Amino acid sequence: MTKNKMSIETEIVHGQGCEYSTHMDLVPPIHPTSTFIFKDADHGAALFKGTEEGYIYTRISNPTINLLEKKMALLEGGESAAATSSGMSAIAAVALTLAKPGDNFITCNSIYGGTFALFNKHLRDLDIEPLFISPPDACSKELINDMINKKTKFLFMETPANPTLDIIDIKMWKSVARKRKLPLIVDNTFATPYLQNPLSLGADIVIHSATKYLSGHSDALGGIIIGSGNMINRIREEYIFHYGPVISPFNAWLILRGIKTLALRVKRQSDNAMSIAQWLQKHPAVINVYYPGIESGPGLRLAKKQMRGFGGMLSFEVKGGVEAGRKIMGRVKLALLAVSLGSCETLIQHPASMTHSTYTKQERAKAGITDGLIRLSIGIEAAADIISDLENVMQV
Ligand code: LCS
Repeated sequence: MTKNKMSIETEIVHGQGCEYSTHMDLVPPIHPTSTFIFKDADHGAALFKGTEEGYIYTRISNPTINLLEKKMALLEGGESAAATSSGMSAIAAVALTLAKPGDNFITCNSIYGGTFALFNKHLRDLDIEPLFISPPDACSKELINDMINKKTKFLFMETPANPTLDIIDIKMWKSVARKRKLPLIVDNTFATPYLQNPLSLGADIVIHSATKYLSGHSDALGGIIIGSGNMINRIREEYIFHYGPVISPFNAWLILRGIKTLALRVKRQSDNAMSIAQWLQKHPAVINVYYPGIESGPGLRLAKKQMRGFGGMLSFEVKGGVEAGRKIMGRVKLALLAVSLGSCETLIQHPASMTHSTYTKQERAKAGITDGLIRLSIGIEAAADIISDLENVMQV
């Protein structure tokens, strides 16, 4: 391989992929060991002291996990990465490294329901206050700047956001964060590194739930944090090493395998989602479609600026509210009624009663999550079959 920067599709397949074993396996082996043997007592002591490099114990590092970390650092354009047991533990690790009791941070209202619960309940219990900003206000530099005070320790966003698909301006938020010398964290789970690289737009830390598009097959949980070498070391030392939210080498290996087809899957999921969004827009039973790529959509201009495509997630509202939505979810045959996202299969779910049931009705209203909203994670099936599945159950 030459050292020239290659296209993202090629990096996804080849980048950082090979540390050939003595058997020259094309696919890296799994190292399911919890601990590593020292050559002698001096060697063990030197590894602990950091004067020699090598493996000590899998909570600290492991060759399979390292391969996933290197791959994701490369794909996101970061110096370093740390893999964790889930997306939630990645978010907790970052938040609890950067903020301590008495501090606060800025975040949007529309975020994954588990992240909302972590912020609004558990971090509050630790006297770390989330300052929520509503979707329209998240477009105002002045309003964000006014929310920041001496206790603010970071800014956090999801873009596209779960489940409203809001597109938030990474460069604009960074311009505010930079002036106040605060790190900007972007949860890039919905976009994936194939469609968006927040670090190149100014973000300081990128987080993924690797459970979703990176794994791609709904067969492993994992999380990943990407950023500067100093920041990742700090998160490891202040949180991961001792709270211990470590990914299993088996899951790291499955996610590495999943990543190889990331570009193919996300391209097809994005193409399918665009076709389905356009079909839904024309359907007489549909009130609203939330997809960054639709003409007339509020996020289109910004999505074109900061993304390379619009992704495989979309939400929509039907006439008849929750009851009509429940009927659709109960009757579809191809789309599977399940939470999570980024699978090969199309998944359908109801945010208000499922992924975002951690919000009160009022909190959901502030985030723009209506009771009738249905979310689709579009799969890699034929778009026509997904449309016909919806058509069969969406009579006016
Ligand atoms: N960030 C985003 C944007 C997510 O959508 C999720 C999970 C997480 C972080 C947490 O990742 P995990 O710990 O599950 O790996 N989102 C889910 C969803 O929408 N349905 O089920 C899980």
